[in-house]
Amino acid sequence: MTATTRGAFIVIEGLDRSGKSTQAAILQSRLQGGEQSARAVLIKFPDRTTAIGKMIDAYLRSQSELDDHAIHLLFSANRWELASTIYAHLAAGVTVIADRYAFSGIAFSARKGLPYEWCRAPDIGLPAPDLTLFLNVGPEVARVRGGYGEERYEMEDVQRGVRAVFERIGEETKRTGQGEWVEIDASREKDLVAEDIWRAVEPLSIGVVSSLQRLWEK
Ligand code: Z5A
Ligand code: MG
Repeated sequence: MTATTRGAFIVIEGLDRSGKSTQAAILQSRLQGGEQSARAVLIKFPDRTTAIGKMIDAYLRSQSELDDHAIHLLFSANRWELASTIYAHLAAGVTVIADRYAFSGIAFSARKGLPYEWCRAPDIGLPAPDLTLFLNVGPEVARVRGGYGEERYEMEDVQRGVRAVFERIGEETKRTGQGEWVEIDASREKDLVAEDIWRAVEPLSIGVVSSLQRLWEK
């Protein structure tokens, strides 16, 4: 992609029940309500509607069993299914918001003991976010929020391990400078969290001039 103005690629990551989906929806409507109206799309990973997404959904709801490597590759394949859609939106000047992305993929699989570099490999070359917002909440906050504990992985020891891997990814992203990684205190009420998110996103809302990078490519 050449260095003309394009849409920004914004990823919302975070721990379970940190409010990612809530904030992604608020952000999308705020972007659409601005002068550049209807210029933001929201994509959720996993996208449970595709053929691969249906396999992931069955696994998450414990209706099927899969080898840890196999489910990791399915999550990654689910992102590659949507990569060309992401590129097309960005090239058309549309802001893309992703609710979870490759960082969740690494965090959940590395927590199980799969090697970190192995977990990263299948996502190398995906569109790289311009900005990743990491929503941080303690387990005591997540526990009392709606729906917690219904699916596989929604246990506190899992979440502690996942948090440690996310911290590593955040440090690496900041060190390498590939996109921005901003941590948000998501234990506060929705409007306050949304304001912090908007502060980080607003400069990108009019588009981005630099060309889009590919994730973890030199
Ligand atoms: N996974 C993986 O292993 N590998 C991968 O590559 C990917 C994912 C992409 C399903 O993800 C699982 O897939 C997930 C990671 C794994 N496993 N776990 N655990 P998912 O994204 O489909 O999960 P989800 O069902 O959307 O849950 P979530 O993402 O953890 O929730 P959230 O989006 O962060 O929170 P929310 O739905 O916006 O809010 C949760 C509740 O809290 C809801 O009742 C809200 O009204 C309430 N809420 C939200 N914000 C607030 C504030 N600020 N105050 C009070 N209450 C609030
Ligand atoms: Mg969610």
